[in-house]
Amino acid sequence: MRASLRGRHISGAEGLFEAPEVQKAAKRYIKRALTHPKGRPDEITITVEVLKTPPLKTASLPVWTIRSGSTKKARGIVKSVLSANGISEKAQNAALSLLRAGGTVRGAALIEKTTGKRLDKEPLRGLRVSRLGIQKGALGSLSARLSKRGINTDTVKEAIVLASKVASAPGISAELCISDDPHYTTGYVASTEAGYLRVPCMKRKGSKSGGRVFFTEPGADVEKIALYLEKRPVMVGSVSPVGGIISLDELSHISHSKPRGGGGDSRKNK
Ligand code: WAQ
Ligand code: MG
Repeated sequence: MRASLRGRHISGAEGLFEAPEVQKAAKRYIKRALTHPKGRPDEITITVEVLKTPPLKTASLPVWTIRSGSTKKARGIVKSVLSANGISEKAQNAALSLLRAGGTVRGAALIEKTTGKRLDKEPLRGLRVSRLGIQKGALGSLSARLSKRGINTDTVKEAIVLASKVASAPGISAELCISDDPHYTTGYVASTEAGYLRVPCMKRKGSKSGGRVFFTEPGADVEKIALYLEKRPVMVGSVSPVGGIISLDELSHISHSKPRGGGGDSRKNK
């Protein structure tokens, strides 16, 4: 689904559904476009297509919320998680300044993790992750786990599904995301190793900044990454644990003392 007002992007969303679910899903997408906080669109496009290849299965990333308290602390948290994932200072700064500018890329920017160089070819478009979804049973168990933590919203679920597909992509090392919604100030940093780490206070309330950055391994094949993220159908088929609010110190303690479990076995579909 794509919705716009006088040519300005309002809302976009995608999913994979069993045939009998398609009508209901389309209805939900239209409702969502018509009730979007960014305004009432004057154009909504719904595209429905049959998959030509069966979807790959992946597990959702394990979820944690990192206690932050201020935008300064949030940035510090993001930087230490990215550093732990081998993202250079240069690449971190390139990403943070792109996201701070906000609203300039419709999709995600690809940034090389050592040089900090932007690799995707169309600066305003970026890369649009598509053909992703979650199986009905997995959605039920993800919703239940998120509910226990008080965060069972479409925004959170869709971001987890997207981040899980991105983390499963060949050549991607980590992701950084800040919502472009002025009132949604929680962002996340994600990778196969770190999981999906929600970080509150990523920006000040009312700020229009936001966007997504995918950090690539050095020498990664950009075409191959784009093909995987934009075209390859991937579905979350199993769900990893959803943790509560924790400090980064406490988290590193947990992840060092015991291996992460809960259905994360088939996560890397490389
Ligand atoms: N592919 C690539 N980039 C995308 C896509 C996509 N399918 N959808 C959105 N983006 C980019 C685009 O630049 C947007 O401006 C930016 O991401 C943010 O999109 O755990 O709501 O839909 O509490 O505003 C994250 C935290 C919320 C959720 C993310 O993103 C949580 C969010 P938004
Ligand atoms: Mg948004």
